[in-house]
Amino acid sequence: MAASQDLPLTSSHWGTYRAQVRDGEVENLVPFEHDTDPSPIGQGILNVQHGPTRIDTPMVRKSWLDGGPGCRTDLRGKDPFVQVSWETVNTLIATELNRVRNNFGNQAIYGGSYGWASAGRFHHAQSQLKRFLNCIGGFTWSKFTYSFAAAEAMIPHVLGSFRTYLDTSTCYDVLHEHTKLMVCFGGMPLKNGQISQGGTGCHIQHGGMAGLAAAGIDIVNISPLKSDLLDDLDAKWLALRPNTDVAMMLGIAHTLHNEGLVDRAFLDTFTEGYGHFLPYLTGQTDGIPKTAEWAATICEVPTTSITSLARHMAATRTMISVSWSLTRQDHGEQPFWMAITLAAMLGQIGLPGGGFGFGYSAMNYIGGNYTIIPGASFPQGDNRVEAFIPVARISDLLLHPGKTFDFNGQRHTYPETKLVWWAGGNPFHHHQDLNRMMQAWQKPDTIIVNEWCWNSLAKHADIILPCTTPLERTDIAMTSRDPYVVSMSQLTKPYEQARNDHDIFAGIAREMGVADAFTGGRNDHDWQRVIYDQTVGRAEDAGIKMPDYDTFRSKGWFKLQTPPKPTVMLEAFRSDPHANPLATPSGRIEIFSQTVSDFGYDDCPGHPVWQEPYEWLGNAGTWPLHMISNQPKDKLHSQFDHGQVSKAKRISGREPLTMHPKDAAARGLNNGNIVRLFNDRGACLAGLVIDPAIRQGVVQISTGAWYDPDETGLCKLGNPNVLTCDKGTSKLGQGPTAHSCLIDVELCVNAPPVTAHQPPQILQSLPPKATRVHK
Ligand SMILES: Nc1nc2c(c(=O)[nH]1)N[C@H]1C(S)=C(S)[C@@H](COP(=O)(O)OP(=O)(O)OC[C@H]3O[C@@H](n4cnc5c(=O)[nH]c(N)nc54)[C@H](O)[C@@H]3O)O[C@H]1N2
Ligand SMILES: Nc1nc2c(c(=O)[nH]1)N[C@H]1C(S)=C(S)[C@@H](COP(=O)(O)OP(=O)(O)OC[C@H]3O[C@@H](n4cnc5c(=O)[nH]c(N)nc54)[C@H](O)[C@@H]3O)O[C@H]1N2
Ligand SMILES: [Mo]
Repeated sequence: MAASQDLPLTSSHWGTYRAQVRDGEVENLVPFEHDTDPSPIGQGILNVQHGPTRIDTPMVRKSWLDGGPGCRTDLRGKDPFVQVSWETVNTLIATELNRVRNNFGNQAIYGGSYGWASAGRFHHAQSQLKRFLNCIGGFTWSKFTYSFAAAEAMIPHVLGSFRTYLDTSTCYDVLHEHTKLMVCFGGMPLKNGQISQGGTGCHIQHGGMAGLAAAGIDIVNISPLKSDLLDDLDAKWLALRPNTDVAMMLGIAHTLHNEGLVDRAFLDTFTEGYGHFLPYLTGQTDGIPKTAEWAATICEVPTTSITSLARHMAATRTMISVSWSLTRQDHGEQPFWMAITLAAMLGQIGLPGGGFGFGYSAMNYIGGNYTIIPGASFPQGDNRVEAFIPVARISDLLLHPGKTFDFNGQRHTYPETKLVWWAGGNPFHHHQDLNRMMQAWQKPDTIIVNEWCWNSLAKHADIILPCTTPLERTDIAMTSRDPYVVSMSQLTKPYEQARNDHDIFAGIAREMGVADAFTGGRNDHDWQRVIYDQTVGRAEDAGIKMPDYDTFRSKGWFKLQTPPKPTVMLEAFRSDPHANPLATPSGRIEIFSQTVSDFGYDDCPGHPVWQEPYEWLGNAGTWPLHMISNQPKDKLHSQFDHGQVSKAKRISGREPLTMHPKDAAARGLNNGNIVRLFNDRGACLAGLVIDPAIRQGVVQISTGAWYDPDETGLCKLGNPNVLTCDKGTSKLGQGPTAHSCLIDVELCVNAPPVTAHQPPQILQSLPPKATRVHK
């Protein structure tokens, strides 16, 4: 076997690996030698790269094939599939696309296709799909992300941009040197730091956190889960009620105001509208002073903890970290806005180690110190369709064509959808209230999916186009969020008839007479060279030196130089607000936004406010437990749920559910029990883990288990999105609100077996596939 450094490389959102390949098969993935804290998630693919969960040929749902578009859409997820050839499927799809666009217009095609797909600059499934659809006249698209849609709409009103400040969080080196107190709303979950979108070279979060401890920085974990901060950091744990962070921040702000600890000079110079916010804080406008006592009744953190935290924050260099999860709850616009307001009152924004940061360790890149590479990408072309949805409004789009919706100051209408195409995302993973989505899913005439494995999305499609995994293609991992650029080698040949997404679309484009427009006369290797060379040109203009393409390919990777000056968020603004104004109407931080106020939204007024979420422990009646469905430690979303790393974490074969000992005792439950989680919207099973390190009244179940419904809609494996509510954060952001969810839990007797990882019934019409030896 070759020395490790000579083995070919591949990259993923969770890390870079070298591959041991034998007889054309990937046997092992060895972490990249420069990754000082590799993630085990990478091993997840090894036992599922082949085998029964892999999709081997194009497939068509039987009723669709027999009866045409729209036939028995109620049988999606139940019908058997028929194997067809690429030639047949390309003709079927071309005919159907022409029917839809000629009769209903291109806006009847929904190509929003949200999701993470795989790392790799060229084989990015969404870019491939969107370019193809743009070549045939466009599609209804989606705006923003599930990660933090509420902030993507809100924060530009406050800071002028969201992404700019997300990408320039003050780096760990500066925190180590200057910060004295780190206050983390939603903690700093190391489990999430395993990931960065587009590829990860070296994991920095553990080292960054260890440095905080070594520097003796006080850390406060404000979260229902103790595990949101590493035990070795010895953080103080304030186990607030979920979704009450804004109330707690207001209590802190009121204490600062009451005790003369507010930095008025900072507010006067750098912010706009504190005068509108203050009467709300003091209760002048609504008769409710937002005192620490008031906050304590809502968040159930003791008043003294709130007041002493406020004094500590004012007395020392304080960094406020606000987890992205706080945007994925009802009124998810408010926590970031209020955290910025609180940081402004402390007056430390733009100083080294002070101010605020959006979610340290929400991903590996937050707190890094990187040269941001102006990377070129595969061009998607222009979309001639104007219709779009805020990304999490997918069920509304399908259920309510013609209905209007509010969004960020404007009113829009949902178009009618006839065809849905997903490539590189999984709505049966990411969307809320899956029983509602199942109703919506019956509406379109045709659902096409590019997938590599028989997950719930593939099982619920009409036409499935089998795609390759990154191990089966050459690519470049290159993202502005990681300093390593990695040459991804093709390690093994495509499985059975699987094709790269690009080749899938090129085949259909040929059938529709737009092959040249789609491919630009290039193959995948040509495109990768073009993308790389364009990046080298742009980098040169920005003073960044990169190796030429052939040198890069032969060495396999390179690392961009660390910038000489460490990143301090909003440093330039702080040093000269007139020369470096923010892109807001006032040029300053908008604690009050006239623009937002003028929208006239009852659920998002002109300054940050506490509003009760639609579901929280303060209104728990029938449903006494708040369910946190956070990101899984052992995988990325639903990817490799069927792989060995994820399966090893299962309890009694189900997704683990963490519950406080008192809540378990009250229900007569024991460790390892199979339990049923339920509310008005749905039910799923889970395997019980009793743990005192969770707030009483809160339960936690990670996302990611493949949706596995029985005939009643009960998910047998444990997908929490059968329980979550499908409501937008507010009229402003319309973001998803998975983290506002009440349920109850009971013992499950006679649990049905899990079938999530079994392929559907397949009627073979093609010659038997080549016999292959599975490991
Ligand atoms: N309850 C609850 N729900 C949530 C959240 C939560 O906190 N709680 N979080 C939300 C968040 S932040 C997010 S970002 C979403 C994530 O939701 P998604 O990004 O949709 O989840 P993934 O499982 O990553 O979906 C990626 C899909 O792409 C497929 N894929 C991988 N590589 C390729 C490829 O090369 N080509 C093609 N065609 N397909 C490929 C994978 O098999 C997988 O099915 O979930 C959201 N949902
Ligand atoms: N291993 C792994 N890492 C990932 C991902 C993955 O799937 N797997 N997904 C990636 C993606 S797409 C994203 S967007 C990021 C998301 O990053 P986050 O949004 O930070 O992810 P979560 O794990 O949902 O939430 C973090 C913690 O917030 C706490 N929390 C939830 N609600 C509240 C609340 O109301 N108040 C307070 N104070 N705390 C609360 C929960 O205890 C939870 O553990 O993670 C990324 N990292
Ligand atoms: Mo996300």
